[in-house]
Amino acid sequence: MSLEPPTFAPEADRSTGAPRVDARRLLDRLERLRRIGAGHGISRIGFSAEEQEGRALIADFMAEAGLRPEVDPAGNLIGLPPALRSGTPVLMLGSHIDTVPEGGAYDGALGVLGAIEVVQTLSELGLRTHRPLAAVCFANEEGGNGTPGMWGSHAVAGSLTREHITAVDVLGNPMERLVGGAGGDLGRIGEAAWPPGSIDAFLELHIEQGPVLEERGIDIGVVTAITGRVTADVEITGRTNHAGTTPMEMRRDALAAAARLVLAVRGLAAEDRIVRVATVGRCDVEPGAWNVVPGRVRLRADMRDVDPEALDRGVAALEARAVAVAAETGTGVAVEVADRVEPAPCAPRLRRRVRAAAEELGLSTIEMPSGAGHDAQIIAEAAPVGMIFVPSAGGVSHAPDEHSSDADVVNGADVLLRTVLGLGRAGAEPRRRAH
Ligand code: HGY
Ligand code: MN
Ligand code: MN
Repeated sequence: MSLEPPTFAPEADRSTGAPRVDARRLLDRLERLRRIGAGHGISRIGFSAEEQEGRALIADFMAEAGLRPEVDPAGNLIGLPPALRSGTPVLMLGSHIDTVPEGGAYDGALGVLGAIEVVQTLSELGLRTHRPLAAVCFANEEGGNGTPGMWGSHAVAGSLTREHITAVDVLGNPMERLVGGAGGDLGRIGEAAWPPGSIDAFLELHIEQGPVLEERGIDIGVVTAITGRVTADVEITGRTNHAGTTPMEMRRDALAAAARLVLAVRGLAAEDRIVRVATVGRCDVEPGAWNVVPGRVRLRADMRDVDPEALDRGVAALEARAVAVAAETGTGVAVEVADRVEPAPCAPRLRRRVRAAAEELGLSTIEMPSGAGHDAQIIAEAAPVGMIFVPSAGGVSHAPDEHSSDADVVNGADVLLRTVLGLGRAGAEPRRRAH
């Protein structure tokens, strides 16, 4: 790829019709990736052997698309144009292929395969874009191994914190080992950050993961903003004792206290409306035996809102509930924020291009915020970002029955393709060729 303007002309467009991705190839690759980590749902946890196997397949697809796959020091798999000159700004497309435990086949995978498909289609059609295209498969977006997640995109945006670097997974593996296993090098992590201006824009195609598009019968969601998220670890310390001999009034049952806190977290959204949604999705009980009063419980709470101040209020309210529950139950309760991802707007220019692309393809659109977190919101710290949503059947995601129809998958990739072309056309200025 070069910085030359697109080689297609409006005439060429008229004679060949709107360019389309190779639907069969895209769906075939999705199916091949789906088999990796498949069991009850898909488990391709970040930095696992399954994710590595998936990434090897993605690297092959990148090469088939004419890209040069490279692993950066953070363990991101990045497909670059072979002749890219250092310092040339790129249009970056991509997402992630890691999953939550027992997750689905589309979350992230669609954005990576869609990116590769767009690059390959453009190359086959001989269409050049204003900016060189890079296809990226970010490492460990989900944090399915207990680490904060969004690891790879934070590294690219240059926003990794001490908490990210010093995190350990649920098995106690430090990031150094995890990243090294993916072909990265924590000692050179700073080199994974892209210099300011080197990402011209970032586009992420993704499934909606919610019910809105399907319920309203809309083809494409034009994402306006991506929700913020704060996760907090709650540790409840009671007293381990015999379940048969300890009188009820003498117990300091950490799990009974945790149960109150689980409902309190839910109430922050469902009753008090402090944050949009609030969930406890993880609960570790010690010693975890049916005939022992639990002595220690660790919960992880997840609260989300597009308003950063709502997240602040959510954390403050959780801390207040923790103090109250500790007093009521005779336990000790400690709350610690584990990770925070700020809400991010999508760039108006990219939103307009996505909408125009969909409309040119005869697809219906609505503007909508994203309730899920995405690599795009981290890259938004470094570059303008845009997101394209396609419907999720039944609004189900992060679950084995996550599904989007073949038609929706292909529509999404076609919209990505056309958005990329639209950006090329809009920004391209005629250049004189060197003689
Ligand atoms: O949790 C999220 O929103 C994202 O899927 N990692
Ligand atoms: Mn996800
Ligand atoms: Mn995702």
